[in-house]
Amino acid sequence: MTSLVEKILNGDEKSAARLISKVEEENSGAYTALSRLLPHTGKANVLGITGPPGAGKSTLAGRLAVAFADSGRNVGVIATDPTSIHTRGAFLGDRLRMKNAEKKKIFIRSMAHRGYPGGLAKAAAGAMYVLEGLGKDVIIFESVGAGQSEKGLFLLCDTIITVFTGDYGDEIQLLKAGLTEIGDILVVNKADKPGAEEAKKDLEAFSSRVNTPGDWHVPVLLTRADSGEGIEVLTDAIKRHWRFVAESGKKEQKKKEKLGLLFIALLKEEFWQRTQKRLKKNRLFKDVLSDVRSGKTDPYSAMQKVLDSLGTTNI
Ligand SMILES: Nc1nc2c(ncn2[C@@H]2O[C@H](COP(=O)(O)OP(=O)(O)OP(=O)(O)O)[C@@H](O)[C@H]2O)c(=O)[nH]1
Ligand SMILES: [Mg+2]
Repeated sequence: MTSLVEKILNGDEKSAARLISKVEEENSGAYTALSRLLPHTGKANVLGITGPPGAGKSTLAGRLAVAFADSGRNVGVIATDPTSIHTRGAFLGDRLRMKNAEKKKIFIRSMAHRGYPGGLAKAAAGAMYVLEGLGKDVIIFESVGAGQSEKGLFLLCDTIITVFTGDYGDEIQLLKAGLTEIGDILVVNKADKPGAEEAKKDLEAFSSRVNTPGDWHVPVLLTRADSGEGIEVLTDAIKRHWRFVAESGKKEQKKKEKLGLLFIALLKEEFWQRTQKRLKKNRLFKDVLSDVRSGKTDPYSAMQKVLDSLGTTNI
């Protein structure tokens, strides 16, 4: 692991990919490597792109990755996908949408939504630290905005872009989706399609209500990710938000919060995994579980009994 960490710090992408795989497998050596990488992290600008399926998140992520790389930044992309089949860190769909970024040799890593015992956010946090260790100073996360795992994931980001399209419907639907609240920048992509202007107006009406004086003003922007229209305005807004986050002291505050949350997530998972191992060998647990299933014992009393037997009631 020592040489792997050194190689990553020297910019070796193959080693980075290997460590991310170990993080995904929850290999305990990976945790040691991550703790060695941590002192080299915390400076990158982390961007999250979320929004409903098919809104153009991957295409937009690819465009932004290229735009930042062209301006001299060292960019890495982490895409999380709820549906695709995961094959060695690559999804066909992501590759297809981020062709230009791939051509520029931008590091792109895909992670499946399912299959992380400790949760996607924890695996993604590990991947983020690996990319930072690698020297990436702009990290772009793409993810569908739904579910608990997303919330954890977006805690990692300095800036969140929520992507909509015109056919997403009226304001009520936007509110229902709960996506508008988490965006620092709202984007209506597919500006070439009908309804885009109306969606922009609806979103502006929404964002003017949630804006508080002195705080960040949430911009609503129109883009065409397929042709690249509107990308420059979007990158300007992103850079403005990064400055805002840095100047308001929120970046430092968030960094501390992130570490605290990660620590709790790690502990929770380790506790549970170790407890599960103990429970597998615990005769009483099996008996109590079957009693609960057959209705002989209620789940509350059963929990107390098992905790007593493990000696963990007073933790
Ligand atoms: N007409 C039009 N099509 C676009 C635009 N941007 C992206 N697309 C197309 O929309 C489709 C979906 O784009 P993706 O980038 O894969 O969307 P996504 O949000 O990443 O999709 P998921 O990851 O599957 O949720 C693709 O066929 C893109 O080529 C745009 O501005 N206009
Ligand atoms: Mg996508």
